Amino acid sequence: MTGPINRRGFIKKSGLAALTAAIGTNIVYANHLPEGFRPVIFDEKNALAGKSPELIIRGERPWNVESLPHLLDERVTSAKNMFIRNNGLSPEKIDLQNWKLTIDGESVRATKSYTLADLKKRFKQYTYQLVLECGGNGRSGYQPQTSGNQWDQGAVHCAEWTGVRLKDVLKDVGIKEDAVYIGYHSADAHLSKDPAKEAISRGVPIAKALEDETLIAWKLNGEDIPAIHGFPLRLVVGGWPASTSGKWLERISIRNKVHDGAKMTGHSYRVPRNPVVPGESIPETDEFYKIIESMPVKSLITYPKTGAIVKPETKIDLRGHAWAGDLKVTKMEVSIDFGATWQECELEAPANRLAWQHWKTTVQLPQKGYYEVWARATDEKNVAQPMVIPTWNPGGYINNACERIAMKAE
Ligand SMILES: Nc1nc2c(c(=O)[nH]1)N[C@H]1C(S)=C(S)[C@@H](COP(=O)(O)O)O[C@H]1N2
Ligand SMILES: [Mo]
Repeated sequence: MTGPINRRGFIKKSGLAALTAAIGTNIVYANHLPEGFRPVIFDEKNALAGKSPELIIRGERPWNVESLPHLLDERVTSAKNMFIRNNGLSPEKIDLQNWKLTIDGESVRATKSYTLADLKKRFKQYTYQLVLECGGNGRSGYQPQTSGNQWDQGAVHCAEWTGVRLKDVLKDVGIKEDAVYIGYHSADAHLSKDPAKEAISRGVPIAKALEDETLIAWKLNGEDIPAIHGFPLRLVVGGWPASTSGKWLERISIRNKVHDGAKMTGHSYRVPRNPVVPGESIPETDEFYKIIESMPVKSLITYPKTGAIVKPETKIDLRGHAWAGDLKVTKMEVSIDFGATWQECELEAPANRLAWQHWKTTVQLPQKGYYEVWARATDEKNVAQPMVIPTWNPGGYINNACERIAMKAE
């Protein structure tokens, strides 16, 4: 983010008005603030973007920020608690008046563009809660370590998105029968700032693109999408790696082959077709790798926070969420005895398809001492989360091992 602070972290002489706006109030003794000092509130970019101060900075360039299970306790994740994953540099200026969404590619009848006003006026609007989980969420669990952000469990959110169905727009454009894939193109810049390169350009098969819940959205939780989450327009594809949900959306190409944009190939968002020995590298070709599609079954314990100190023999509330990519979660269980016995939890239906499901239960810790709560979700195909870290893969993706939290009774 640019704005009132220059690259060395100092306030620009011209920046006082912008600073005041960012803080939301005036700086009373601004004239005494020494050159080279910036308000402490801006020690982290998070404050500027209105993010919860507890979020963990995983990288400055690109800017990547992780949430925490207890911050994800809300039924619908608020913007301030959402993780941020950027592959490049977010756009500095948004020209709202001239912002267009263009639909092109080998498999459209004719290229067509829509202004934001066109989209809002011409198509029916829908609102869905959708789980977006980074394909690399949980990466820090893999040994040997793989490259990329060392996400723990917080690279997931389920917010409420409003927009139009991609399928309605594609119907208006007219797509050819040979369409197999879509690929998005966005306004963010490659880290090198080379305009010929894209930071990321991913997509999904046409069948996923045409699902009811696949949105071209301009609202998050009823407000404009925050700048860092894709303002003014975002493709939102629930249940699949969140890298398929293109922020700052400008163009969608309808492809007659698997989309081959940036981060669709190599080991980006792909896993070996057959298990590999941890640490082994294999040729990065389609023969050896497949694209990650629906995300695996997973859950979070969002309350209490790990490390909670409780009283023995009293009822303790536990709660969280569970999700399973394109599928429903059918069972949620917890264990307080390291997996020897499991107790079934109350599990709600999702608000809509591809939303996470809330679960809750109570446990009683029989005596003073240290405990762990383990949580395990099972999907409608009867596949459960593994207790141990799943098969290693070179990109460190789709670690859906059970979450564990610590509890002490005293
Ligand atoms: N244009 C664009 N879209 C993008 C990205 C990006 O770098 N540029 N990152 C993707 C990845 S890898 C993830 S996990 C999600 C993160 O969404 P969030 O930052 O809103 O949480 O956005 C996806 N969409
Ligand atoms: Mo991601």
